[in-house]
Amino acid sequence: MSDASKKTALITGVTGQDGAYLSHLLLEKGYEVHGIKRRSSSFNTGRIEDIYQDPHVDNQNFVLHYGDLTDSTNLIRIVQETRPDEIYNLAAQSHVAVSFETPEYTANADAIGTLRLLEAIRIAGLEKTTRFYQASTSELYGLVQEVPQRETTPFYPRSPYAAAKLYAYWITVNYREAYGMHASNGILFNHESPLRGETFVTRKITRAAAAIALGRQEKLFLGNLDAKRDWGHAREYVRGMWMMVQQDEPDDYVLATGVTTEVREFVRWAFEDAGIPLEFRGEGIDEKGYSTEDGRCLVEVDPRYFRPTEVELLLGDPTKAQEQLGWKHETSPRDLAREMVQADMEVMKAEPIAGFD
Ligand code: NDP
Ligand code: GDR
Repeated sequence: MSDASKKTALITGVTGQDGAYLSHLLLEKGYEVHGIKRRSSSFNTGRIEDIYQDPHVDNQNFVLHYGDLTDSTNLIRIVQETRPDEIYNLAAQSHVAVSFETPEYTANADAIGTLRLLEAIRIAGLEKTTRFYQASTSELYGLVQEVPQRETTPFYPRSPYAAAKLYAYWITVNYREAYGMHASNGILFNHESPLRGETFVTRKITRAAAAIALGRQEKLFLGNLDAKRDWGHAREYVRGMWMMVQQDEPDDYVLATGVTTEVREFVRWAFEDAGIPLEFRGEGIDEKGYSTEDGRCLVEVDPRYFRPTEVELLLGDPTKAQEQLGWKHETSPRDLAREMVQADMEVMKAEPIAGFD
């Protein structure tokens, strides 16, 4: 039975990187947390194993529901049953490169999925009481219009993912204005952690650096090394999400570090942390990627990872979040790389894992 004095939150995408950190944060704050997870043929709850609760115990405060953002009736039922004080919409097909391969599905889950959830709130009659957070993204800025990017910078999406998230951003603003909902967009710049999905570039690099250092992998293949990203720590960014939802008035905020780094530089840091200093050798046909002093090429550019349209430079200006929410990042990109490499070294030593695409 649920305790009426406790706040209740519903998190979509609870099994993802941010879902795991946000669940931890809300449980620490005394919330009853409900999460929507997808049915999968293999376990997809690895990131939330430590907070999983047996459904047979009394006073359960972390409850998982099967669901999917492409299934309206499922969302309506879960919102009606849980009647949450706060909903965090973190679920998405979140991989930009994959969105070029699955554009229709990405639009269905990321754009229309957001609409389905907002409608579920209205159908349950909760539009004046339930607060809503939408996981918007710096990918909305796409082709550079202004640097650094802030809340007023024009959007120019460069992928099916970003175009879907553009719809989600504006439908969230529209429901706020049309129905007076407490609905906010967090325009979050890239945030990473040891829980980051293995095919995003930082984690792909830190896992490979650890695997190469331990003699379990020979080489790392990457795409565009020139891209620049503003990388922060996911644990700090989910705190910013929660802060937005606690404000008296809903609004849209950028969360970023204000520091940008080339993918190339992140590679150098990660291999340095793994104990393998590398020299960059250029990206020509014969001299691609990075090598060790003795000439072993450990990192090679593979055009298969280039995107049809790329976002070259992201650098955020988090002044509004700093001034209005009192939010500030703590971890530098350099320290983030170190933490991720250390964590991957430990994971690899504990158990060998295959697959580094
Ligand atoms: P992840 O890819 O780690 O997690 C995505 C989550 O969404 C997973 O739980 C996944 O389930 C779930 N999911 C995917 N499709 C569906 C669907 N159709 N129905 C229900 N659930 C689904 O992403 P992050 O945690 O990194 O990001 C969280 C959100 O923030 C995403 O919306 C992302 O687009 C956005 N974002 C992320 C940024 C970042 O740098 N991390 C920056 C800005 C925005 P499963 O585990 O089964 O795959
Ligand atoms: P991004 O993250 O597209 O910014 O989206 P990702 O880590 O995938 O790419 C960052 C940059 O690195 C370049 N890159 C590679 N990327 C991948 N994945 N694999 C490679 O081998 C590789 N080589 C170079 C990319 O071209 C890109 O420029 C992330 C996701 O979390 C989104 O959901 C989120 O909205 C944005 O961050 C903000």
